[in-house]
Amino acid sequence: MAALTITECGSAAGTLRRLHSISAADTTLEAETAAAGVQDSIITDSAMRSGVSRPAADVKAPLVNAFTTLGCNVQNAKFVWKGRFCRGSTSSINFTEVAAVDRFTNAALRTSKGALCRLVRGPNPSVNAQRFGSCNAAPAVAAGLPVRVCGATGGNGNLGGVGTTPMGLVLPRVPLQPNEQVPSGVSLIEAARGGSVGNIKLGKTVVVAVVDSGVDATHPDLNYVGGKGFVIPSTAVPGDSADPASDLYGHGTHVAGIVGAENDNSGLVGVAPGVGIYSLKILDAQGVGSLSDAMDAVTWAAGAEGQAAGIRVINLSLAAAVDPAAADYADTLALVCDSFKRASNAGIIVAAAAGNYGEDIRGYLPAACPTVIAVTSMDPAAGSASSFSNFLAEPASAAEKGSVMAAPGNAINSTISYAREDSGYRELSGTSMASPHVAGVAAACIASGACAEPTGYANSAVLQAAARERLGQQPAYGYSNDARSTGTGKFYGNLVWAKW
Ligand SMILES: [Ca+2]
Repeated sequence: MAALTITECGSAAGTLRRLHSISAADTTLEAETAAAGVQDSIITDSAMRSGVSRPAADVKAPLVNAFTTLGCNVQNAKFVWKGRFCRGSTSSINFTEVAAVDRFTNAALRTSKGALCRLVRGPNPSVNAQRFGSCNAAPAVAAGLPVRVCGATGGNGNLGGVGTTPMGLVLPRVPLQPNEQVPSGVSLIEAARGGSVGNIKLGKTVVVAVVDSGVDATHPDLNYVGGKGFVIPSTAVPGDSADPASDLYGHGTHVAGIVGAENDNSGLVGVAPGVGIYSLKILDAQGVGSLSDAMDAVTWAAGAEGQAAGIRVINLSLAAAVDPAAADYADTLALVCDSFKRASNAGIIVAAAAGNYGEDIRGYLPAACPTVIAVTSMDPAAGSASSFSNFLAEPASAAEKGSVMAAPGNAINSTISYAREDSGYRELSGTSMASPHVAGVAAACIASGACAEPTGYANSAVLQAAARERLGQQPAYGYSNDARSTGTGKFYGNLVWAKW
C-alpha cells in the first residue's frame, strides 16, 4: 500500500511539518487490509432530515405489529422516520414515512414478495397521530425522539409525554468566574455566553480522549484524568518518554485546553470547561508519530478499557496524506476507517482535523473516514474560512457533507505544556485548533443527554442539526464560506454551535 505520512495540524507559524511515514513493509497494516471491507453505515441525507432512527426494541408494539402484518421480519431492524422540516423550523419535523432498515447496514428491508417495509400516512387520523405525530406532537409509538416540536423555543420542546427530548436537553449553566479569559473561539461558538458556561460536571459522565503528543498533567487549568502511551519516544530529545502525562512537544496540551480548560477563576476557559481529559500519546517530543499508533489508540479507546475510562469523544488533531487517485486508495480508506467505524459503533464521537493544505479532505486521514467529523478551520477575525484549511471539493454527496463541520482555528489561545512555555499559555493556528472545539461541543452534547444515539456518527447528525438550528434563529451566525455559500467548489460546512 502507499506510504502514509502523518502531520500535526497546527503550529504557530501556520506551517506544517511532514512527519513519520508508514511504508508498505508494515506487515500489521497489510494483514488488516485482508480483513477489511465491511460496509460503512453512512447516514443518508434523508435519514439526517428525519434526525431519528430507533432499534426495533425501542418502539412500541403497535408499530412492530404493523410491520409484522406487512410480512416484514424486524428482528434485526431499526426504524427510520422520514419527513420534512416544519414550516419556518430547522429542527422540528413533520414525519410522513417510517421505514424499517437493517440496523447494521441501513439497507431497506423488504417483504418476501419484494415490497418495501415502510408505512406512510393513511386515512385514519388516530393511527397517523400514533405513528407519525405532527409538528406539535411526537409519534406515540417511539420514545426519545431527538426532535423538537414546532413552536418550542429555547431548546426545551415538549414531545407530548412520549419520552425525553434529547435535542432540547441542556447542561445547567454556571457563572463565568471573573478572572477567566474567554478565548475568541469559545465566545464565537457561544460556549461562553451571557457571562455563563455549561457545567459539564453535572451531566452524564464524559471523558474526551486527546490522541496527540501527550498532555501536561501538571497544568492547573486542565482536568487530567488519565492516559496511555502508544508512542516510541524520540531518541533525539533528552527526557522524551511514552508517559502520556508528559508533553514536551506542547501540541496535545494546547488541544486539551481548547476542549476543556477549567472555569476555575484563573487562566482561560475551554469549550466544555472541566471535562475529563484522557491523553492517548502517539506523537513524540518532535511531533513525530505514525498512523498505525493512532489507529491502535482509537481501537483501545473503543475497547473495554477505554469505555471503562468513560471515553465518549476522541479528538485527533492530525492528518495523514493519501492520494485519492492511487489504485489502492479504497483499500487504504477501508483499512484505516475500520478502526474509526468501530469507535463510532462503540458510541464515540470522533472529531479530526481536516488538514492545513488548502486541499480536498479526501486526501487526508482520518478526516476522510465516513464516520469521522472532519473539522475545517474558519478565522473568527475575518469571518471566513481560514486560507490554510482543507475543504471538501465539490461535487460531494450529502453523506460526505454530513461529515464536515467548521470551527475557529486562527490565533487560538489555550494551555500549553510548561516544557514549551513558562506561562503555560500560547496562541496557535490550524485545523488542529478547530477540531477540539467540535470535540468540546460533542462532549457537552453527550453530557446533556441530547446526543443519545447509539453510534457516535449518528450523534454527529445532532451536532449538524444544531448548527442549522442556530443559523435558522440567527442568520448572521456562521461565516462567509459556510454551507449556505454555493458555486465555489469548496465545501467547508457550517460553524459548530455549542448549544448544550
Ligand atoms: Ca481557567
